[in-house]
Order: sequence, then structure tokens, then C-alpha cells
Amino acid sequence: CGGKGGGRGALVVLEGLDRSGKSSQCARLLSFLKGKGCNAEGWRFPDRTTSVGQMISAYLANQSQLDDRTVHLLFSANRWEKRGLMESKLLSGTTLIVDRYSHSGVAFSAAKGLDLEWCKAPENGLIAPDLVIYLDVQPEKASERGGYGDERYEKIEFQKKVADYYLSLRDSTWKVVDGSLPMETVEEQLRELFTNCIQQCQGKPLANLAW
Ligand code: FDM
Ligand code: MG
Repeated sequence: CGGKGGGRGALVVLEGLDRSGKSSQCARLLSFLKGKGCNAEGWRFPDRTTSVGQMISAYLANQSQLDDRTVHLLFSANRWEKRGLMESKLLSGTTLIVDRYSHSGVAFSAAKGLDLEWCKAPENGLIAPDLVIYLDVQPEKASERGGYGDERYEKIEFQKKVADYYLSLRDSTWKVVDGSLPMETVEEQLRELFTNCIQQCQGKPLANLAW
């Protein structure tokens, strides 16, 4: 799983609606990997620690207003500013477990009514994930989970549109896991998907997103 063997790390992304369980499952997968002695890190987007990320965070908390296209480009810029570090980590054998990435970028902005192709364009050239796991949870179910509704996009009607766009973006790296199953079952399935992915992406060079 990356590291001492000399192979590159894998780029594994978890996607899903707000409160689909991504963050908890990322943490569980990460500690599983570390327990096996893998060289792995947990990342998330938006990365709210950068100055671009702070603009995004204020927008999500409804503390600032931004034009829809502008915020879309900020989310993308937030991935671009991390691309160099991401590439060097992966090449040096670190596996990255990432909570949201380009599919979030496209699905959330398209659900606001922006043109789909326009939304995809700034993602081209970012590093392509080896595996994207979609945690499938009904928007109504997610909304019953703790903390729901705190941020700008956490509204059931909007999340339904996001879910439709997510499904339209499925590609060959995309796997769906039923996020309404018990946490341990979801965890088990993620481990299995991860293990298969690692076997397949060993020896494959890094690729760029080409949407
Ligand atoms: N989001 C996230 C976007 O709209 N575009 C993006 O590119 C990304 C990465 O930001 F509602 C949305 C998805 C979510 C919100 O994400 C904050 P977290 O995972 O709840 O921090
Ligand atoms: Mg959220």
C-alpha cells in the first residue's frame, strides 16, 4: 500500500452528500491503513486552512456572499494550490485518502444551475483519482443526522439535485457503497474496495483528469 516497496501511493476519494458519513469513514480507513503499516494521509477539500480555503469557508458559513462562478473557481483553485504537494506525496509512495474532490466541485456547482461543461473545465489537469467511492445516502436520511443544516448547501431539495449530478458523473473509477448500512459494514466494504484498487493501480503511472 505504498511506501517501502517503492511504488507510488494511491489517490482514493470519498464522495457523497453532506452527512453521508464520508469524514468518519475516511478516518476509519486511514487508521486501518496506518495499522497495516501503510504510508497514508487523510486530506479533505475544501482545505479550509489556506487563504482561498478561508474565503470558501466564510461563504459556506453564510458569512460572505460570492458569485456562483467565482466560488466554483475558488473551490477548483483550492485543489490546484494543493496539486504539487499531492503529486509529490503520491510519487514518494504516500497513499492519500481524500474527503471530497473534483466530483463535489462539479456536482454542487452544476446543481446550482451552472453549465456542466463549464464546471468541468477547470478540473482538467488535476491528478485523476485511482478510486472514487460514493457513499450513497438518501438526502432525507442524511438530513436526520447530527449537525445538518449548519452550512449553505445543507438543504434537502438542493442535495437531491446534487445526488442526480453525482450519478451522471460516474466513470470507470467510481464505486457505490450503500451509506445507510451500519458503519461497520460500510467500513468493511471500503477496505475491500481499497485493497482491490491498490492491487490494480500498482505500476500504473499517475494520470490527469480529462473531463
Ligand atoms: N463543495 C465541496 C463544493 O461545492 N465544491 C467543491 O469543490 C467541494 C470540494 O462544500 F456542501 C461543497 C460540498 C459541501 C461543502 O464541504 C463543504 P464539507 O465536506 O462539508 O467540508
Ligand atoms: Mg458539510
